[in-house]
Amino acid sequence: MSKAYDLAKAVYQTHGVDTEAAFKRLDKIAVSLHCWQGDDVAGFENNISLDGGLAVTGNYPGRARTPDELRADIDKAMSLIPGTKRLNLHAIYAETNGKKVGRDKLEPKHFARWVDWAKANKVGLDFNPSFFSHPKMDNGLTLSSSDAGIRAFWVDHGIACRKIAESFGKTLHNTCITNFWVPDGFKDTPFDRLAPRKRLADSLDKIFAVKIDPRYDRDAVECKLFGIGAESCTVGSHEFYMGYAMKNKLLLCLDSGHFHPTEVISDKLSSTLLFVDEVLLHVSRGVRWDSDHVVTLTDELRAIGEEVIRHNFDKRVHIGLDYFDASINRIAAWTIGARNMYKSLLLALVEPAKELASVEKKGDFTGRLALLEEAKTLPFAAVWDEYCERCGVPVGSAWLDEVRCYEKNVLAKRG
Ligand code: RNT
Ligand code: ZN
Repeated sequence: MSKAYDLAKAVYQTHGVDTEAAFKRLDKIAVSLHCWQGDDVAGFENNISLDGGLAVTGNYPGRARTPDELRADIDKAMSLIPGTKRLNLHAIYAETNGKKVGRDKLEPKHFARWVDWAKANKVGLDFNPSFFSHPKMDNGLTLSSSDAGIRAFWVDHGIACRKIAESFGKTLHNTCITNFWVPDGFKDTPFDRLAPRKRLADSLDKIFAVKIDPRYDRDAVECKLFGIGAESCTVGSHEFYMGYAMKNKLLLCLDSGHFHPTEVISDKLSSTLLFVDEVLLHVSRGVRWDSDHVVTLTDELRAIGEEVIRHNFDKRVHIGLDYFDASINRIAAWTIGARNMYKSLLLALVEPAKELASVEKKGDFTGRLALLEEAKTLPFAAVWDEYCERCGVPVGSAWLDEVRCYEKNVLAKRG
């Protein structure tokens, strides 16, 4: 295997590409693994079914039902994924010792076991308030509801979550990125689109008025085009959050499944990052009306990696994954998507960048097209395998044997 790598390394060298430097740079880019792939976005409140325009389909056996099962599954997935990893939690994953704690009353102590896990695994934590699957959803509305009491409850939830996130960052010496996704929207055409948007902005203003140390937590806002059952209008649309993030110096979260079917987020990085300091990515794969299929190595995923790497956005773009599939082994779903994310970054890191920049500068677009196409068949597989090997994770499809073994020994026994 290392012979294959040595040959590949030499080929890349002839194009001015240093594969060793690529590995070093990749080691410094973290990908945040979303905890919610392991239990179909259920969380541990044990109450009502998923809503907010989200839908998880499939009933593959082995869903994690408890925090310990979920952590065990995350450990397994992380052992199969190379590179630096973070873990992304949602407020519904609080551990309250069987006590009912309102989401507006959540505290850092309800995440103590997650923090212990993060410490033990040397992994940073990211966070999300959960504005869904809750009796206080008012006809699909939370922060934009016309009921002041409902809005106040969700404002308090948002503030509580920012304080929890701050405690993560402080304890772990690792800045937490907190993402605000608010599903509020309408199944059918509203007469007044302005009033709910004003209320959403006002609620968010109240949440972000609370001072949180940016060394420990920074906040992002995530737009969406539509959700299941909220097809006609989403209050937090792209323009809404683009404006809100710019005005309030927040991170803009771009989810690859949240735009029109032919619209891509890769093209948005070079423009939005001229006007916002940082972007959070929710890397997902939209398929028709679903925004959350397992991430595969598509042209768009490659383009996302290229935009981050070509423009040195390593520190300004935070990469998170966001998809959920309950029709296949959930640990495989995590692993496939996450490995693909790192593959796209490594592919971008070994692009013949100097050659490409030079032909483009000369206006040689024939050469640019030719080189871009030739680059696609450079011996990348050997470089990827070498990276996995050095990270101590399975090479090639060997990870699948481990998933099958875990399925037999652990998941199948969950009944
Ligand atoms: C929903 C958004 C949101 C959620 C997670 C669970 O469409 O993408 O980010 O998927 O927060
Ligand atoms: Zn998302």
